Amino acid sequence: MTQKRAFVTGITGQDGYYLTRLLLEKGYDVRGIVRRTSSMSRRRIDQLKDEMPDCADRITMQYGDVTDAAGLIRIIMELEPDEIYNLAAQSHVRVSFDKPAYTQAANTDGCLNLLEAVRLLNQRKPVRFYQASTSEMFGGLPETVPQSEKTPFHPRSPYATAKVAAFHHTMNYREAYGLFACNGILFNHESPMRGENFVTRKITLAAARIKEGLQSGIALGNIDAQRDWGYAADYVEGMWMMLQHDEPEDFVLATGEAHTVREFLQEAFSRVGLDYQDYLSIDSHYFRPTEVELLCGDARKAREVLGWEPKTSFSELVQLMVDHDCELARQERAFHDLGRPAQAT
Ligand code: NAP
Ligand code: F7E
Repeated sequence: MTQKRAFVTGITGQDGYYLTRLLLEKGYDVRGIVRRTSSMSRRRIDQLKDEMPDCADRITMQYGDVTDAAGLIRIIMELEPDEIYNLAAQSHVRVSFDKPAYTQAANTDGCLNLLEAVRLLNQRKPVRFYQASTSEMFGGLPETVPQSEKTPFHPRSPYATAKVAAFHHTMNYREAYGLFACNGILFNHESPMRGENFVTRKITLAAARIKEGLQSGIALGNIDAQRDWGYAADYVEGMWMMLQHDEPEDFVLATGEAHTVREFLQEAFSRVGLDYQDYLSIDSHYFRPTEVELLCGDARKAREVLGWEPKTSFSELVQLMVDHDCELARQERAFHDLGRPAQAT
């Protein structure tokens, strides 16, 4: 049997790392696009190649951008992938208020560009498409909790409005052209690969660096916001399961448990034996013009139809992130002690 080919946008991001790892383990060839940037953004994928040297020749990368429709069509028609995972996005909610037009270009038009390419390829051979939709589309109003596939959308940021439009494009291409196109509506998922300016990673890095004497405090915004935090490695398995299902459908992936940012802080700092209250300051810079107060998902459909379940608890997630960042902080400390410049994390 010939090996399955997957095309992954957003391969250099957190989910790109875990999904590529899973696809390689399952025997796929994986092609990803990477944006041209002045400094290299392939850190996570380079690490994956080091971790899986026997599979490294099954990952290929080429320059590309989801806003470049013609480029995507060229790549997809040449590659003829069996599965396409659209993970590419300007994924930071706070930043989307500063860059609304770019956020829409990447998060909505990028999805539409891919759907057009999928529509073309599908005339030649069957192809399956995954769109990275998000719990942010629900808006987190308390009366909607827990949020499921049936909950109405109430987007509260340019990020969320752009993702709602992409959600509807995906659904419409499925209905209009019979494409195998699915929306995964994923609640927050985190890991040691999480970007440093999302709140969980900002906290675990701070706890670890404060412990090592490399940082004196942490400034945050709204610490009363509540999120349903899971582990990214568990969630990419759900993405893959959606594309193996008989029918193209939309699925919520969530743990069903909500915690405040304050609880995350408490858990992370106590893991390193510190009291977060001694180091925390509140900075209005990190507040958003409209906040999503409470996200807590109902993933019953994914459990019953796909057999998907999160395997990692909130405490386990915090621990594995803190322990990873403690190791990084110890290395950084060792470099300092040697009188060398600190290594970027
Ligand atoms: P991430 O770490 O921020 O990764 C985003 C990826 O998209 C990066 O590889 C980035 O490339 C790439 N990208 C951005 N703009 C692009 C463009 N114009 N063309 C091509 N690539 C572009 O995000 P993540 O946490 O892995 O999330 C993956 C996807 O799931 C995103 O669509 C996000 O919106 C969605 N999502 C995430 C969560 C979550 O909790 N993590 C929950 C629900 C949905 P660079 O490396 O060059 O920046
Ligand atoms: O914020 C609050 C902030 O930026 C979580 C993305 O992956 O998940 C993510 O979006 C909460 C918010 O994630 C700081 O106001 C307080 O209430 O880590 P975050 P997010 O906005 O939930 C969804 C599902 C996605 O789809 C997105 O792509 O934490 N908060 N103080 C802060 N947040 C940040 N970033 N930094 C702070 O200093």
